[in-house]
Amino acid sequence: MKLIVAVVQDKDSNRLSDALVDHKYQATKLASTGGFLKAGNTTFMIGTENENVQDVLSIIKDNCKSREQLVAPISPMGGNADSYVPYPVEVQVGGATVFVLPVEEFEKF
Ligand code: 2BA
Repeated sequence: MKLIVAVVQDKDSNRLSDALVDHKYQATKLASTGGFLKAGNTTFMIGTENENVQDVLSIIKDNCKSREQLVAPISPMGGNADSYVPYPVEVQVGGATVFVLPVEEFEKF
C-alpha cells in the first residue's frame, strides 16, 4: 500500500476531489499554506493499493493545472534596499507536487 500526498492549488481541489470520488478512491483534504507564496493550497492524502498508484497519479495530472502567479514585492523595512525588486515577479505554480510514500501499516477502527 502507498500514501500519495499531493499539494494542489485551491482552484483545482474541488475538481480533483470529485474525480477521485468518481473513480472510487478515498481521500482526505487538508487546508495548507505554501512556504514560498504564503498562499493557501490544498494537500490531499490518498491511501491506495500499489497497483492503483499510476491511475491516481494520472487523475491528479488530468485535474490540476499549472498557472502563473504574481508575487508582490515586500519593501525592505530598514534593510538593504540594493536587492529590492519594486515590481511584481511572476512564478510558475505547479499543477501538483506529489509524494508517494510506502505505508507500513493501515488500520481502520
Ligand atoms: P509555495 O511554497 O508557495 O511555492 C509556490 C511556487 O513558488 C512554487 O511552485 C515555485 O514555482 C515557486 N517557488 C517556491 N520556492 C521558491 C524559491 N525558493 N525560489 C523561487 N521560487 C520558488 P511549485 O514548485 O509548483 O510548488 C507549489 C506548492 O507545492 C508550494 O507552494 C508548496 O506548498 C508545495 N511544495 C513544492 N515543493 C515542495 C517540497 N519539496 N516539499 C513540500 N512542499 C512542496
